[in-house]
Amino acid sequence: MTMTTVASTPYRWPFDGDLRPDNTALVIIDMQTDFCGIGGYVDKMGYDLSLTRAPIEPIRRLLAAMRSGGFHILHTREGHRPDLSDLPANKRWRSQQIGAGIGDPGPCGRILVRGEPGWEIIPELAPLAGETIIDKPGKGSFCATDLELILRTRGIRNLVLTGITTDVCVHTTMREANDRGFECLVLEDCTGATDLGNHLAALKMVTMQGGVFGAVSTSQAVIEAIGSMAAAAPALSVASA
Ligand code: C5J
Repeated sequence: MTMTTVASTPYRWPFDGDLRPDNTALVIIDMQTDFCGIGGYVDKMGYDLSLTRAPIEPIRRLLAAMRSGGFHILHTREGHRPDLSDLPANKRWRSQQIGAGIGDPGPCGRILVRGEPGWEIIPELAPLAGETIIDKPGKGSFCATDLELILRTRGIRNLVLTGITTDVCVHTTMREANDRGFECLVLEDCTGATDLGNHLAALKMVTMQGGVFGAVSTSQAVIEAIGSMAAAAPALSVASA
Protein backbone atom coordinates (compact mmCIF):
# COMPACT_ATOMS: atom_id res chain seq x y z
CA MET A 1 0.00 0.00 0.00
CA THR A 2 1.29 3.51 -0.81
CA MET A 3 1.40 5.70 2.28
CA THR A 4 0.20 9.25 1.88
CA THR A 5 0.10 11.61 4.81
CA VAL A 6 -0.59 15.28 5.39
CA ALA A 7 1.92 17.45 7.28
CA SER A 8 0.02 18.32 10.46
CA THR A 9 0.31 18.81 14.22
CA PRO A 10 0.94 16.84 16.40
CA TYR A 11 1.33 13.91 13.96
CA ARG A 12 1.28 13.30 10.21
CA TRP A 13 -2.32 12.56 9.30
CA PRO A 14 -3.92 10.06 9.00
CA PHE A 15 -2.18 8.10 11.74
CA ASP A 16 -1.68 4.98 9.57
CA GLY A 17 -1.08 6.62 6.17
CA ASP A 18 -4.28 5.15 4.72
CA LEU A 19 -5.44 8.23 2.84
CA ARG A 20 -7.49 7.54 -0.28
CA PRO A 21 -10.30 9.38 -2.07
CA ASP A 22 -12.72 6.54 -1.34
CA ASN A 23 -12.12 6.45 2.44
CA THR A 24 -11.82 10.22 2.99
CA ALA A 25 -14.38 13.03 3.03
CA LEU A 26 -14.16 16.78 3.05
CA VAL A 27 -16.79 17.99 5.53
CA ILE A 28 -17.83 21.63 5.14
CA ILE A 29 -19.72 22.73 8.22
CA ASP A 30 -22.43 25.41 8.23
CA MET A 31 -21.06 27.80 5.59
CA GLN A 32 -24.49 29.46 5.59
CA THR A 33 -25.48 33.11 5.28
CA ASP A 34 -26.70 32.94 8.89
CA PHE A 35 -23.13 32.37 10.04
CA CYS A 36 -21.10 34.52 7.64
CA GLY A 37 -23.43 36.79 5.68
CA ILE A 38 -24.73 40.32 6.19
CA GLY A 39 -28.05 40.28 8.03
CA GLY A 40 -27.67 36.67 9.20
CA TYR A 41 -27.66 35.23 12.73
CA VAL A 42 -24.00 35.97 13.55
CA ASP A 43 -24.28 39.49 12.12
CA LYS A 44 -27.45 40.12 14.19
CA MET A 45 -25.55 39.05 17.31
CA GLY A 46 -23.02 41.78 16.52
CA TYR A 47 -19.95 39.64 15.89
CA ASP A 48 -17.18 40.45 13.41
CA LEU A 49 -18.15 38.82 10.11
CA SER A 50 -14.60 39.04 8.77
CA LEU A 51 -13.67 36.23 11.18
CA THR A 52 -16.34 33.84 9.92
CA ARG A 53 -15.80 34.87 6.29
CA ALA A 54 -12.02 34.31 6.42
CA PRO A 55 -12.26 30.57 5.57
CA ILE A 56 -14.37 31.07 2.42
CA GLU A 57 -11.50 31.37 -0.08
CA PRO A 58 -9.30 28.64 1.44
CA ILE A 59 -12.30 26.26 1.50
CA ARG A 60 -13.16 27.16 -2.10
CA ARG A 61 -9.65 26.20 -3.26
CA LEU A 62 -9.59 23.01 -1.21
CA LEU A 63 -13.07 22.04 -2.40
CA ALA A 64 -11.95 22.36 -6.02
CA ALA A 65 -8.87 20.20 -5.35
CA MET A 66 -10.80 17.52 -3.46
CA ARG A 67 -13.61 17.45 -5.99
CA SER A 68 -11.15 16.88 -8.81
CA GLY A 69 -9.30 14.28 -6.72
CA GLY A 70 -12.55 12.28 -6.42
CA PHE A 71 -12.92 12.63 -2.64
CA HIS A 72 -16.31 12.48 -0.92
CA ILE A 73 -17.76 15.92 -0.25
CA LEU A 74 -20.29 16.56 2.53
CA HIS A 75 -21.93 19.82 3.55
CA THR A 76 -23.85 20.53 6.74
CA ARG A 77 -26.48 23.14 7.56
CA GLU A 78 -27.63 24.10 11.03
CA GLY A 79 -31.32 24.97 11.10
CA HIS A 80 -34.73 24.22 12.50
CA ARG A 81 -38.08 23.14 11.17
CA PRO A 82 -40.42 26.05 10.35
CA ASP A 83 -42.72 25.00 13.23
CA LEU A 84 -39.66 25.04 15.56
CA SER A 85 -40.62 21.63 16.92
CA ASP A 86 -36.91 20.68 16.97
CA LEU A 87 -35.76 23.87 18.73
CA PRO A 88 -35.11 23.37 22.44
CA ALA A 89 -36.62 26.14 24.57
CA ASN A 90 -33.26 27.01 26.14
CA LYS A 91 -31.56 27.42 22.74
CA ARG A 92 -34.36 29.76 21.64
CA TRP A 93 -34.30 31.74 24.89
CA ARG A 94 -30.52 32.24 24.78
CA SER A 95 -30.64 33.50 21.20
CA GLN A 96 -33.36 35.97 22.20
CA GLN A 97 -31.15 37.29 25.03
CA ILE A 98 -28.52 38.35 22.48
CA GLY A 99 -31.05 39.95 20.11
CA ALA A 100 -31.10 37.26 17.42
CA GLY A 101 -34.01 35.01 18.35
CA ILE A 102 -33.98 31.77 16.39
CA GLY A 103 -37.22 31.61 14.40
CA ASP A 104 -37.72 35.37 14.52
CA PRO A 105 -37.87 37.41 11.30
CA GLY A 106 -34.64 39.12 10.22
CA PRO A 107 -33.10 40.68 7.10
CA CYS A 108 -32.42 37.18 5.68
CA GLY A 109 -35.76 35.66 6.64
CA ARG A 110 -36.52 33.75 9.82
CA ILE A 111 -33.27 33.18 11.70
CA LEU A 112 -31.84 29.65 11.39
CA VAL A 113 -35.03 28.23 9.92
CA ARG A 114 -34.82 25.66 7.14
CA GLY A 115 -35.77 26.99 3.73
CA GLU A 116 -35.12 30.65 4.59
CA PRO A 117 -32.51 32.67 2.63
CA GLY A 118 -30.21 33.02 5.65
CA TRP A 119 -30.12 29.25 6.15
CA GLU A 120 -28.82 28.58 2.62
CA ILE A 121 -25.18 27.67 2.02
CA ILE A 122 -23.36 30.69 0.56
CA PRO A 123 -23.10 30.69 -3.25
CA GLU A 124 -19.27 30.55 -3.23
CA LEU A 125 -19.45 27.07 -1.64
CA ALA A 126 -22.75 25.83 -3.06
CA PRO A 127 -23.04 22.03 -3.10
CA LEU A 128 -22.99 20.30 -6.49
CA ALA A 129 -25.74 17.87 -7.43
CA GLY A 130 -24.92 14.53 -5.82
CA GLU A 131 -22.98 15.95 -2.87
CA THR A 132 -24.41 14.99 0.50
CA ILE A 133 -26.05 17.67 2.64
CA ILE A 134 -26.67 16.95 6.31
CA ASP A 135 -29.36 19.06 7.98
CA LYS A 136 -28.78 19.25 11.70
CA PRO A 137 -30.73 20.92 14.47
CA GLY A 138 -27.76 21.09 16.84
CA LYS A 139 -24.10 21.96 16.94
CA GLY A 140 -22.72 18.49 16.31
CA SER A 141 -23.28 16.96 12.87
CA PHE A 142 -23.99 13.48 14.31
CA CYS A 143 -26.78 14.48 16.70
CA ALA A 144 -30.24 13.70 15.25
CA THR A 145 -28.86 13.13 11.71
CA ASP A 146 -27.97 10.18 9.44
CA LEU A 147 -24.33 11.26 9.04
CA GLU A 148 -22.80 8.23 10.75
CA LEU A 149 -24.92 5.82 8.70
CA ILE A 150 -23.83 7.53 5.48
CA LEU A 151 -20.14 7.50 6.42
CA ARG A 152 -20.18 3.83 7.43
CA THR A 153 -22.18 2.80 4.35
CA ARG A 154 -19.66 4.50 2.08
CA GLY A 155 -16.61 3.19 3.93
CA ILE A 156 -15.42 6.68 4.88
CA ARG A 157 -13.16 6.83 7.93
CA ASN A 158 -10.99 9.93 7.43
CA LEU A 159 -12.68 13.32 7.86
CA VAL A 160 -11.16 16.65 6.82
CA LEU A 161 -13.13 19.18 8.85
CA THR A 162 -13.69 22.75 7.68
CA GLY A 163 -16.30 25.46 8.19
CA ILE A 164 -17.69 27.56 11.00
CA THR A 165 -17.49 27.98 13.83
CA THR A 166 -14.23 26.39 14.99
CA ASP A 167 -15.12 26.38 18.68
CA VAL A 168 -18.77 25.36 18.35
CA CYS A 169 -20.05 23.30 15.41
CA VAL A 170 -16.66 22.23 14.04
CA HIS A 171 -15.36 21.24 17.48
CA THR A 172 -18.55 19.46 18.50
CA THR A 173 -18.54 17.51 15.23
CA MET A 174 -14.86 16.63 15.63
CA ARG A 175 -15.43 15.36 19.16
CA GLU A 176 -18.47 13.32 18.12
CA ALA A 177 -16.57 11.86 15.15
CA ASN A 178 -13.45 11.08 17.18
CA ASP A 179 -15.46 9.20 19.79
CA ARG A 180 -16.98 7.12 16.98
CA GLY A 181 -13.51 6.11 15.73
CA PHE A 182 -13.26 8.44 12.73
CA GLU A 183 -9.79 9.88 12.01
CA CYS A 184 -10.16 13.67 11.98
CA LEU A 185 -8.11 16.54 10.60
CA VAL A 186 -9.16 20.16 11.20
CA LEU A 187 -7.77 22.91 8.97
CA GLU A 188 -6.80 26.17 10.63
CA ASP A 189 -7.25 28.38 7.55
CA CYS A 190 -10.54 26.71 6.55
CA THR A 191 -12.24 27.35 9.89
CA GLY A 192 -13.21 30.50 11.77
CA ALA A 193 -14.94 31.55 14.98
CA THR A 194 -16.78 34.61 16.26
CA ASP A 195 -13.71 35.33 18.39
CA LEU A 196 -10.10 34.89 17.28
CA GLY A 197 -8.95 33.76 20.72
CA ASN A 198 -11.59 31.03 20.74
CA HIS A 199 -10.53 29.90 17.24
CA LEU A 200 -6.91 29.57 18.33
CA ALA A 201 -7.81 27.90 21.62
CA ALA A 202 -10.06 25.38 19.86
CA LEU A 203 -7.23 24.42 17.51
CA LYS A 204 -4.75 24.12 20.36
CA MET A 205 -7.11 21.82 22.29
CA VAL A 206 -7.00 19.31 19.43
CA THR A 207 -3.21 18.99 19.65
CA MET A 208 -3.05 18.00 23.35
CA GLN A 209 -2.47 14.41 24.51
CA GLY A 210 -0.82 13.37 21.25
CA GLY A 211 -3.83 14.66 19.27
CA VAL A 212 -6.75 14.14 21.61
CA PHE A 213 -9.35 14.65 18.86
CA GLY A 214 -7.11 14.26 15.79
CA ALA A 215 -4.69 16.66 14.11
CA VAL A 216 -4.48 20.26 12.85
CA SER A 217 -3.21 21.32 9.44
CA THR A 218 -3.77 23.75 6.55
CA SER A 219 -5.50 23.57 3.20
CA GLN A 220 -2.13 23.93 1.45
CA ALA A 221 -0.79 20.82 3.19
CA VAL A 222 -3.85 18.80 2.12
CA ILE A 223 -3.59 20.07 -1.45
CA GLU A 224 0.10 19.08 -1.52
CA ALA A 225 -0.72 15.59 -0.23
CA ILE A 226 -3.41 15.20 -2.92
CA GLY A 227 -0.85 16.34 -5.50
CA SER A 228 1.65 13.75 -4.33
CA MET A 229 -1.01 11.03 -4.60
CA ALA A 230 -1.78 12.10 -8.16
CA ALA A 231 1.95 12.17 -9.04
CA ALA A 232 2.43 8.65 -7.61
CA ALA A 233 -0.57 7.18 -9.49
CA PRO A 234 0.99 6.92 -13.02
CA ALA A 235 4.18 5.45 -11.57
CA LEU A 236 2.11 2.78 -9.82
CA SER A 237 0.20 1.88 -12.96
CA VAL A 238 3.48 1.66 -14.95
CA ALA A 239 5.00 -0.47 -12.20
CA SER A 240 2.03 -2.84 -12.19
CA ALA A 241 1.78 -3.06 -16.03
C1 C5J B 1 -23.20 28.24 16.22
C2 C5J B 1 -22.08 27.00 14.48
N1 C5J B 1 -22.08 28.83 16.65
N2 C5J B 1 -22.22 26.62 13.21
N3 C5J B 1 -23.19 27.41 15.15
O1 C5J B 1 -24.25 28.49 16.77
O2 C5J B 1 -20.98 27.02 15.00
